[in-house]
Amino acid sequence: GDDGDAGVKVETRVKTKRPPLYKVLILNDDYTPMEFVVHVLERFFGLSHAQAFEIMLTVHKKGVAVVGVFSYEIAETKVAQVMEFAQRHQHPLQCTMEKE
Ligand code: TYC
Repeated sequence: GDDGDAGVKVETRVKTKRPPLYKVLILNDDYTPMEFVVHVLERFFGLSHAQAFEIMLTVHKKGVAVVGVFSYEIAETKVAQVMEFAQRHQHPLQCTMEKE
């Protein structure tokens, strides 16, 4: 432009890109006991009993809720832990992740 730079690049942006974050979601179903979901949220997401109960009820009423936001690797681990724990107890509870 007409700013005396004669078309020469005068600025270089050095980009420090944050890694993408992933939401971990818990899905409702008709069979998993409410207390089991509360236990899962306490055990794997470090939530207090009150917070866990609140999120469980949100999922029960609305179908889905975000239970936390993590790096890809941590989100992947949480999902695997929840899915394995639910399967081991023969509950159909579903846990997934999606890019924020
Ligand atoms: N809907 C289940 C019931 O009535 C409870 C439930 C809540 C299941 C949250 C899954 O992610 C869930 N027993």
